[in-house]
Parts: sequence; structure tokens; C-alpha cells
Amino acid sequence: MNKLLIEFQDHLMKSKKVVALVGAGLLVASGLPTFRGSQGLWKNFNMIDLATPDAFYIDPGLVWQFYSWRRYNALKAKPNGGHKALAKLSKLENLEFVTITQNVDGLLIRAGTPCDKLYEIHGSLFELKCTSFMCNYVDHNNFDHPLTDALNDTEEEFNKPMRKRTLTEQDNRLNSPQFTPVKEISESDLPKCPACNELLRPGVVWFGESLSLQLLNKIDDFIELEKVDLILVVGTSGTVYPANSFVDRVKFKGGKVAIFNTDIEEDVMEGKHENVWGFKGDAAQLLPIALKPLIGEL
Ligand code: BJW
Ligand code: ZN
Repeated sequence: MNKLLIEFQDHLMKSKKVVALVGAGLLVASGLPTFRGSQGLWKNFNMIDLATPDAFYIDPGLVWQFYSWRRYNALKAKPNGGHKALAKLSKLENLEFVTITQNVDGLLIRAGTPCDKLYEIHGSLFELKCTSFMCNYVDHNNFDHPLTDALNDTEEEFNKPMRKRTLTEQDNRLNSPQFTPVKEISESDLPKCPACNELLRPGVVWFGESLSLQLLNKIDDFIELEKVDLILVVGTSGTVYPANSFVDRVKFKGGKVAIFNTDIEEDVMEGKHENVWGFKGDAAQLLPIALKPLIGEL
């Protein structure tokens, strides 16, 4: 067996307190896209550009179609081996373990992670909240599709693999040949708050918005009160604050780091970073192997 893996598993077995920080790379094996890089496109829009309050303010119909498509895909997707491995780890009695996920798809819960061991810091696709400052209406665990008649065909691209079809001459004359154009949807045809009739929005955290202080306090307590022995950094580019700060905070307190990613810096792979292991590949396949001494076979 690989020397690094033995070293990692040895540390894992001795660890009393472990945290996982999860990102979109864990979703790839379940058929869902990451944000950055070539996958992060929806109808030729950068997914990152749609995940902002400004985008929603300028064109709520566009952003709702994007989230309707994401909700549908997430519901169709199945938890993979990585989700199941983390869920199993969170059920061990003699290990203090929590998962901090930046993902909003609900797959870790569906894999069996207990809610009190999971911090969904960027919210959930299946939460809807009112946009009015005067109203605090929130709808949890809303799995309806479509949410309104106008959002009824957002799943089209999922069913028909548009990217793979042969382009016609007409397609080539259009600006975005691979995709059907986005519909214009007026605000009156979008999800409305049952309490005040204002526009509803997805219950996710967009750039510039603050994360739940309650969740951040729980994470602070977990990281700061007593040393975390190990942080598993799974399928994240680590580009977004405050999620990326948790790794350094664990390291600063003497915890070790294990990265599971298809793209890992050479330095890390060569073991040049003290107390950091890099496991290169699909997190859905690597996690069940790496965690096996604790969780057994899936
Ligand atoms: C695989 C794989 C496989 C592929 N196996 N691996 C300057 C200007 C303005 C703002 C800022 C600024 N500097 C800092 C900020 C703050 C800002 C920020 O961080 N910006 C940076 C981009 C610069 N942050 C915020 O605004 C946050 N709020 C905030 O800071 O408020 C202040 C505050 C803080 C604390 C308390 C109180 C107040 C909010 C951030 C919200 C991020 N929201 C999104 C959208 C969520 C909703 C949705 O899903 O639609 O979150 S953006 C997007 O990025 C999404 C993700 O969760 C997040 C992270 O992305 P992730 O998961 O890392 O995905 P990718 O695509 O980046 O990476 C995938 C990785 O997987 C890659 O490494 C691949 O190699 C790998 N991979 N296949 C394993 N098979
Ligand atoms: Zn309302």
C-alpha cells in the first residue's frame, strides 16, 4: 500500500476529533458540475456570475431558471461513495466528527449524515426565503418541481444531452449553439411568498452575503475549543472565504490536513508541506478507501 496512505490512516486511527470541509468536486461522481473551470457553465453563463445578489436583482427570472435546473438535477442525482463514507464517519460513536459543506444539494443528508453533524454553510437549494426585509418567511425542505408553471421546462438540458448532439447549420449561426436560449420570465410568474406575496428566492448564500452566524459560532466552537486532529479537504478549490479559512485555523492549532482532489499542487504531492497529505483523484472513490480502517466496507 502507498506510504502516504498508511501514514494518513495511522493518523486517522489515532485522531479523536476530525472535521471535513467539502466542495463541489465531491458532486462530480454524482453527475453534478463544479463552479469553476470548464464545467461551471449553464447556458453559456458562468455559474459564479449567477450566484450573486446583483444577478438576482437584475434578472430574477434568469437566476430562478438556473436554480430550478440545479434543484431538479440535485433531486435526480444519487449520493456517491464519498458522501456515504463521510456519512458513515459521522455515525461513529468514539469519534468527534462534523462535516462543513459548501454544497447546497442535500446529498450528504440523503447519504445518511445526521443533521446535527452537518453544517451547510452556503444554505440549501431546497430552502426558499422571502426577499422582503419586513418578512421572515422561510420554507424548509421544499422539493417541488417545477415551483411555478413558468419554471416548468428548466430540466430540459438534463434530459436531452444538448452538449453532445451534432450541431446544425442554424445552430452555428447562433451565438450559443449548444444551448436553448433562456426564457424571459416576469416577476409575477416566479415563486411568491405565501405570507406577504413578495418574491421568494433560493435559500443559498451568494457572494457578499453573510453566512449564518449561528452556524459560524458552532464551527468556531468545534475548531477553537479543543484541538482538531485532522481536517479532510474534499473537492474544493479553497477560493471562497470564510470556508477556506477553516483549513488554516485547524493547521494553526496543530491539526493535520488531508486533501482529496483531482487537482493538487506538485509541492503537496511531493510531501513538501509539513502535515499535509495530498490524494489525487476522484473524491468519491478515494474517500471510501482512505477512511476504510474506521468505517469498514461501504
Ligand atoms: C474534484 C473532482 C473530483 C473536480 N474529486 N475533486 C473581494 C471582493 C468581494 C468579496 C470578497 C473579496 N475577497 C473575499 C471576499 C468574500 C467572498 C469571497 O470569498 N470571494 C472570493 C471569491 C474572493 N465571500 C463571500 O462573499 C462570502 N460571504 C462573506 O464573506 O460574508 C462576510 C461574512 C463572513 C463571515 C461572517 C459574516 C459575514 C459568501 C460566499 C458565498 C459563496 N457562494 C457560492 C454559491 C452558493 C450557492 C450556490 O451553490 O448556488 O458557493 S459561490 C460557489 O463557490 C459556491 C461554492 O460553495 C463555493 C466554493 O466552490 P467549490 O465548492 O470550492 O467549487 P469549485 O468549483 O471552486 O472547485 C471544485 C474543486 O473540485 C476544484 O478544486 C477541482 O479541482 C475539484 N474537483 N472534480 C475531487 N471528481
Ligand atoms: Zn414574505
